[in-house]
Amino acid sequence: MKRTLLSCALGAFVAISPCVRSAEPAPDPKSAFARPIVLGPDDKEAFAAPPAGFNTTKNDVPHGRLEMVEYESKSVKTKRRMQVYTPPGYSKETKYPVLYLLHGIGGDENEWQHFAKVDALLDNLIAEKKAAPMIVVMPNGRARKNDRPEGDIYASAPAFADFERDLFDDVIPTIDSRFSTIPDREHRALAGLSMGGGQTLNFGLTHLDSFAWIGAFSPAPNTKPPATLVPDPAATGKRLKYFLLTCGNKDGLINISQGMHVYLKEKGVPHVWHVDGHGHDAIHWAHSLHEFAQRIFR
Ligand code: FER
Repeated sequence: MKRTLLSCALGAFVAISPCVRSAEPAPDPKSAFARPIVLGPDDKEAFAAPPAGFNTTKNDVPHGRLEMVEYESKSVKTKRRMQVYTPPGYSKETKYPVLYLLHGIGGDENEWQHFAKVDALLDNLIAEKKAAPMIVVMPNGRARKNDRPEGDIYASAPAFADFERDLFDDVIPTIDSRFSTIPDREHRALAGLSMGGGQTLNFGLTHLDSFAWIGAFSPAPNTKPPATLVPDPAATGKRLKYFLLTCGNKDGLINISQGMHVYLKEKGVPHVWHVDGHGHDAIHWAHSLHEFAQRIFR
């Protein structure tokens, strides 16, 4: 006991890891995927899978533009990059809503494009008038100087929490100053996959002054407890215009989104809970984005 107290005191002094964990090895973050999957009665599809070709580039539809935008981040104190999609016919004469789309723990600003062909997916929906013309911003959610997904990718989890400052202080102001946007909550959506799904819930539900549309796809264990994120369910329910929560029924992280769904349902917060037959994979995320993009800004 004495030794524990001493090491705790020393731990506090030299700021090593918390004393409560000193006797045990840190849990392997990947073990979160190995949890047994127990499905509940609500865990079923809420929408159909998209038609074939939903995200293939078509020659007979107008194409938007993808560009890499560099910005100075005050919080990370470095230059950072984000992919920005502008819709077909983008013009400074028109003002557009903006979807901020966040990647997973193994990805960066290119991951969404790689997983879902975001430009083709949006071009096709906009051509069919199934989605509002919108700007889609894919920033890098790992807010640290080396923001490449290198080495032990799980060690970068704290940088995903730090992204909150970069998002609100740098990413959104940069987009609103350089692009023709409607800079208010009703014209701003936040969505993400896995770590980005957790970030979406953590940042979106606590900043309803900034976002009215939220989509969390297979949110990861970085998700804060539902009662922390939604302490006043009536207020949250009133302010959100659309809230999509999805997961695959073969995804070992499903307990995170199930916990969120059960809480939201119990507290009467309107949301769409969609569970399909996929795992923690790109098809699930592309399908979820295809649904989300059709429901927002309209
Ligand atoms: C974890 C398991 C998975 C975790 C994060 C993830 C922070 C993220 C996965 C992804 O983004 O695909 O234990 O802890």
